[in-house]
Amino acid sequence: MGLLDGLDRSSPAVDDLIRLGPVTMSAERLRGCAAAVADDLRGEPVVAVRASATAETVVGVVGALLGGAAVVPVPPDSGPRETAHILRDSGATLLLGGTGDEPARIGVRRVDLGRTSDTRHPAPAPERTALIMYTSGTTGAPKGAVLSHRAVEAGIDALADAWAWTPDDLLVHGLPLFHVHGLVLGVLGALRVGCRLHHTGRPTPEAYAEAGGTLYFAVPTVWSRICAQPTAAARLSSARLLVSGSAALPAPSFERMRQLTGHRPVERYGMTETLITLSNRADDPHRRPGMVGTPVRGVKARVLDEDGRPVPADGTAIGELWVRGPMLFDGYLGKPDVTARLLDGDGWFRTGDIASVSPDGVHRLVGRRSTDLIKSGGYRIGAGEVEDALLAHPGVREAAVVGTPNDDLGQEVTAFVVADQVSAAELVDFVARTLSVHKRPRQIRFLDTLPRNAMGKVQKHLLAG
Ligand code: MLC
Ligand code: AMP
Repeated sequence: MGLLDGLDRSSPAVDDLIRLGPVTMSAERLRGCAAAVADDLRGEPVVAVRASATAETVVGVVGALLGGAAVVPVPPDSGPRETAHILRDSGATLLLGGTGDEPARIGVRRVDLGRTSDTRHPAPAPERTALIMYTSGTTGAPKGAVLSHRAVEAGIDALADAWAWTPDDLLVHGLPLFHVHGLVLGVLGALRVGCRLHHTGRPTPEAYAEAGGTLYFAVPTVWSRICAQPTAAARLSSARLLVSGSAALPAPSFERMRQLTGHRPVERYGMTETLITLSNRADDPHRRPGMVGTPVRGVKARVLDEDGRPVPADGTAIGELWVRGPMLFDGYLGKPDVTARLLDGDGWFRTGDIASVSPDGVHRLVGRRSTDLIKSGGYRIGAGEVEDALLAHPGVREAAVVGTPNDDLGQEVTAFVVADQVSAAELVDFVARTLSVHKRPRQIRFLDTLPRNAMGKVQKHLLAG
């Protein structure tokens, strides 16, 4: 049994198992193209894939997984500094689909959709690394979260259970293919379940309305944009399930979705490090706004106060959410100390999210412990990484980055800067040259000094307010 067994479960009569842009592929063609990629790997242990929203990315990822490699998705828009870090830190020796920014030591290969092979590659052992997903922490460069085949399989199977997800579904989304939401759930999920996938390229309301899916995935920003177009939203009423995640779905968006589509969205909660651990269920018609549901199959969750004691399950007391389950990562690549701080010896992971839990076990998320992790449009952005990028500019003396409220994106990246004779536009461009698009500050505010406490630490709460 392996992660991609669902490819064999899908009906051979289906000639459009996946649809991405102009390309459609049957399970047989996808398997053949991926097997050709796997044949060429010849034992390459870590393979990076430039994860644009294309069929080549799906074939590259599936091929590398079939070949037993650990797959490292690289955001297609990540700048030279970010790309170099991901490739170096992961130890990737091969990059499928070039970025133009790759260092000379790495081999670059194109994925050719015209090549197929009949080789049947044996499923890798469950403990083998399937994915190394780069994700931002509060400081420094992104860290590689190591996810095993077992974790990815358990994570998807638990969602299939919660959402009654079957080969009869047509999954529709237009999310990026280098994060858990779009890649693990949105591609590997469909392939493992054996259902059809239509990726819309961009997650526009029109494309979602046109696609006629049964199951839709989106981040809250996309759902609120869909609700702003009532005609498009109304066309989703024929779907079976609308799922929201990656950031908090505002209660007004939940209500608007209910009015326009007739569906109460299914909210679920997860992290790169843990995959999805809490979710509402398809068979529960009483889903409420702001509630991310109960632990999915195999997961235990606890909410602890500052002294490490469980808070009362009364729906109001809040504490930090810890989770444990078979879909958790193995740790951060090459960072045993950081891993040990967050993942204890009993397998409990400290999420950094603040939650309450109702008497019926339903969780509500109320925020994060640190203001240094920003969620903008569902993207996780580390304040420290953007600050480092700003500080590399010769005119910048100090920088503090915070998330400020934004109706469309949830939060937007706002930078407070002490600088000599540089314009906001110049700084935004400067960041854009090193980091991916969504990490650029939307706002730059110039200050004479940053507010600091007696210890010299920047008082970010005064800036974020
Ligand atoms: C962006 N733009 C800027 C800018 N930032 N322009 C100037 N200054 C800045 N600082 C530009 C963009 O490049 C774009 O240009 C235009 O402004 C609009 O950008 P936008 O408002 O960001 O919209 P859009 O590009 O449409 O993106 C919104 C979105 C995207 C929701 C589609 O944020 C997205 O795909 N989010 C999903 C993230 C995700 O998958 N997260 C999952 C993490 S996994 P142009 O020219 O392109 O129009 C996870 C686990 C879990 O969290 O639980 O799921
Ligand atoms: P990432 O690692 O990009 O997956 O981001 C994980 C973070 O996204 C979590 O720690 C949460 O802060 C946030 N998140 C994910 N799902 C939800 C949700 N349904 N509601 C609120 N926040 C969420």
